[in-house]
Amino acid sequence: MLSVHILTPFAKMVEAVVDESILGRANAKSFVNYLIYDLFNFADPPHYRIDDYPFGGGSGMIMKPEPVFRAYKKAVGDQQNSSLRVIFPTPDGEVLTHKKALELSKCSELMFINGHYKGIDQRIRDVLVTDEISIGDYVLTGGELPTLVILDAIIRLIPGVLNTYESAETDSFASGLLDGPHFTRPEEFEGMKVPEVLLSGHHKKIADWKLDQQKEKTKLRRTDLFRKYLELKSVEKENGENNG
Ligand code: 6GU
Repeated sequence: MLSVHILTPFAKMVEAVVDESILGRANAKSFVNYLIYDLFNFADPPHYRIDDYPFGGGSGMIMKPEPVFRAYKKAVGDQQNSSLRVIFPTPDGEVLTHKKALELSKCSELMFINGHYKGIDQRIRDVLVTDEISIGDYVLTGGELPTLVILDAIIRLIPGVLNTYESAETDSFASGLLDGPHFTRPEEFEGMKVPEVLLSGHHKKIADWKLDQQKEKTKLRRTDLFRKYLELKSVEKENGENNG
């Protein structure tokens, strides 16, 4: 069972999403347990502020260290798990990949610290955070949506969370290639026909066609990925491996 601690000023927003769909089902099926901490509950009376002005000036407010450190202590309790990964979603982090999501899906305990305002006090990052992750080269207003994106990418890779129809094994990126086109009934829709080969029942031909489609799309859309794929294939060939 994976425990996921989420420290956030917007607890309701996070709760609403982890209750639904695959994230919710993963919890119902006991693959994962979400523990959500509202940072305002760890702020000091009488004003319960979690942010303050930046030292040295500048625009925007900075999240104070005390509420985050207190929530962290509450979350980890007495028994410190040395394998705990503490993720801080931030646009200046390493960009999330399938490989990173797979690595994190094998952990037993994760924590997400959601920043808001202009940033968070650097001491939180220096002392508590183990992984700084970005979800792409653009800026969002807070860490909640990135946390949920990263979490979705991780949870669906835990064996058993997806059923065989939803299987993650054929995802884009799992094989190093983008996913190819899919078709369902009817065979002909408004004059558009499903490719003949898919109706042939010839398993080898179908597999070859699907792989060709994936390669074509990857070559066109993501030359960076395609080059990596070809390198990997040539290494496999040298090692005498044969898996498509
Ligand atoms: Cl992880 N956080 C925020 N606030 N903006 C982002 C991001 C993360 N990744 C891309 N943009």
